[in-house]
Amino acid sequence: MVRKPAAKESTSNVSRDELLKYYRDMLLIRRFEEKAGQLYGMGLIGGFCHLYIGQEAVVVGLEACAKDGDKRITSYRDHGHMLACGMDAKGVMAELTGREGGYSKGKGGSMHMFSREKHFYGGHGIVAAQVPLGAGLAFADKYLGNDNVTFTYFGDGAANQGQVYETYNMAELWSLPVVFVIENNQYAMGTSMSRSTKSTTLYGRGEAFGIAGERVDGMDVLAVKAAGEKAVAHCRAGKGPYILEVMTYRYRGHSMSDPAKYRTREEVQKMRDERDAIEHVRDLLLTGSHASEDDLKAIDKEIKDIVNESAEFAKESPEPALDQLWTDIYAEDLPQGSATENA
Ligand SMILES: Cc1ncc(C[n+]2csc(CCOP(=O)(O)OP(=O)(O)O)c2C)c(N)n1
Ligand SMILES: [Mg+2]
Repeated sequence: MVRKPAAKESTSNVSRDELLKYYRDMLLIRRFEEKAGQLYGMGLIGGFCHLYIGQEAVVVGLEACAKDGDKRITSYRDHGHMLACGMDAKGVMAELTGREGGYSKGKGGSMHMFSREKHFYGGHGIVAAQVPLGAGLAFADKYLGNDNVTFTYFGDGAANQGQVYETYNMAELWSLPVVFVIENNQYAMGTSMSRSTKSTTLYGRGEAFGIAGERVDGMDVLAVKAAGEKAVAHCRAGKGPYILEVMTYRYRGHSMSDPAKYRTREEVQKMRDERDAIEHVRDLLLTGSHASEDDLKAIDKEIKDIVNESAEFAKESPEPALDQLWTDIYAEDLPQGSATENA
């Protein structure tokens, strides 16, 4: 499928400022991830590192539906989620490189970062483990009687884990305000959807539990936002959980070592050429005369600077001292009152 000219698409429901924000936010994730890939290649990042390149519209579209107090939790493919909810690129990059200035003081790495301030609850390396945790966060909000929503992200592979369905059952039974976001990038490591399930949709599995849901084009940030608004309104109105199966695609390997034998180069290139989410918004901005090439160049430069500064910060930040090896592990290390503080 060849990209349709953006001029035919209506942007009447979206303001120039919104489009520019989506462009900027998606570009920040892309450039940040490219830089992380480079630093990994230079040996400055070690261990696991899963890049989000290609999937940017999912998290940017959904963050556009969030209000202060809403929570988010995801898997190990988490850098984009952190940047999109407003966490500082410097702190994220420093954590990737295992430095003191990182969100987990350099002791968590790519998969284990948290921000109480931004209500970001990780970063989880165990496939699907974040799903019941996300329902737990939503339970806390329901218990406290506010209208906050928890975005619980997981992959198509994770959707085959049993704990997802135990969670669905309880989330619907207790009408928990949780949006289950299945980021269906069509592969779980090297296993394609067609090799792991006969189900034609993943959102449809919610029906057995009475949970409403839908499938969304995850390469179109405006479509993601529209579906997200519906899901969030459902949750805030006290109607219980909602499932969004967001169809997306990862351009890079599963993690930094990936033999890439499970799909063709042509398949990846086709998605990049015809469905890229950033190019889509770029087209909308240009053809709708919302921005000029020069405006977009200025944004590109601004993003490049933020990313370069984050890499410089990460390189200059020291590694954690050896006497920090046993700190930040047990609850007694938390500041006074934290243990009882509301999520
Ligand atoms: C319980 C568990 N089983 C297996 C693994 C190894 N593993 C890591 S990622 C992954 C694939 C998950 O794919 P998906 O949920 O589609 O997410 P994606 O990587 O595509 O974002 C597997 C099997 C793990 N980390 N945890
Ligand atoms: Mg997947």
